[in-house]
Amino acid sequence: MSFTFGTSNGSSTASLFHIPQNHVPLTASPMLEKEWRNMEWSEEEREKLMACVSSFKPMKESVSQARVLLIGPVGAGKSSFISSIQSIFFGRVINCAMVGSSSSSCSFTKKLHSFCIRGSGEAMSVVMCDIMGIGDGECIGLTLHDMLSVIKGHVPEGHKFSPDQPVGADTEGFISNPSMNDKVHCVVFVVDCSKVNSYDKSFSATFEQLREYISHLGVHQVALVTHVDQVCEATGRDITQVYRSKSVQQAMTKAGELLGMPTSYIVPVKNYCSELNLEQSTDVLLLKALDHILQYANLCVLDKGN
Ligand SMILES: Nc1nc2c(ncn2[C@@H]2O[C@H](COP(=O)(O)OP(=O)(O)O)[C@@H](O)[C@H]2O)c(=O)[nH]1
Ligand SMILES: [Mg+2]
Repeated sequence: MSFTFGTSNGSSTASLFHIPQNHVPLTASPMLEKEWRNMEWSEEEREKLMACVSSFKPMKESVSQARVLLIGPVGAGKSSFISSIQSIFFGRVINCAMVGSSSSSCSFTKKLHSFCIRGSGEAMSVVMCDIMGIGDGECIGLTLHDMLSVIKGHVPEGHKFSPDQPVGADTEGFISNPSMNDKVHCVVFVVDCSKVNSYDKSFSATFEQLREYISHLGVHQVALVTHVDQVCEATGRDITQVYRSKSVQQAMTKAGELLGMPTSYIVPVKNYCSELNLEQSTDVLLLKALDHILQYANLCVLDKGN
């Protein structure tokens, strides 16, 4: 099977994303008088969300866990999101998903790695898939063909991606008849808020085609806008200001245009990166994002039956 895709050379082996290097400088963003989405930032809310997410079960008995795949340009914060969520349940900030450095345009992630989020000892019913790094030196992104193979559930855990060897029946461990547990139930596009205005023009076409293929597979999609602390000073100081920041709001609108997705599917997050300790409001925003993802994963599970 071959795909053509809106990349520079139109080849199915072309990497999907090119990474812009220039950041939007941190500015004193104008603030809205009222939050444009209602949020509760209390400890009770944090506990409520933790309980809700950890007791989550897919609404079909035959499906044991919601399988979520994070997709987006290198450095967008995919691995950081997984680590941040795991940190909340771990009780302190950890880096479990090989978070890369922001200065590198090489992804650490070239190997399929599924993270089962653990609550207090017990695994939760959510698996987050990252394409995890196995070394450095090479700068290969994932091809459309390989990405769709992951979503369809054909790719075995730990598979090393290589543009010269597209996933196929001869791939070691290839899952030829994927069950609902192997398939991805929700694709999460991850976009860096501070770069939405500088992403390459081809991004929009790339996302649009990607979304078309994924929708065709009946898989729901949502988006995370990360690095919100880097586009608005007030939000950087106090994350509870995120829905009052005009810069964040504009970046989310822009992300919606880029992805061809209504803003209602998009949520902002601030991942843990330099902090050593958890922070209540940061947790609330991250947990809200996970809850949002799980609602859409459930829709897919319900749509698809067994
Ligand atoms: N300030 C800030 N930095 C972030 C955020 N998310 C990720 N980062 C940083 O961005 C860099 C790339 O993140 P990473 O998770 O490796 O991106 P990935 O390539 O999409 O997996 C790392 O240095 C992270 O610490 C965020 O929300 N805010
Ligand atoms: Mg990564």
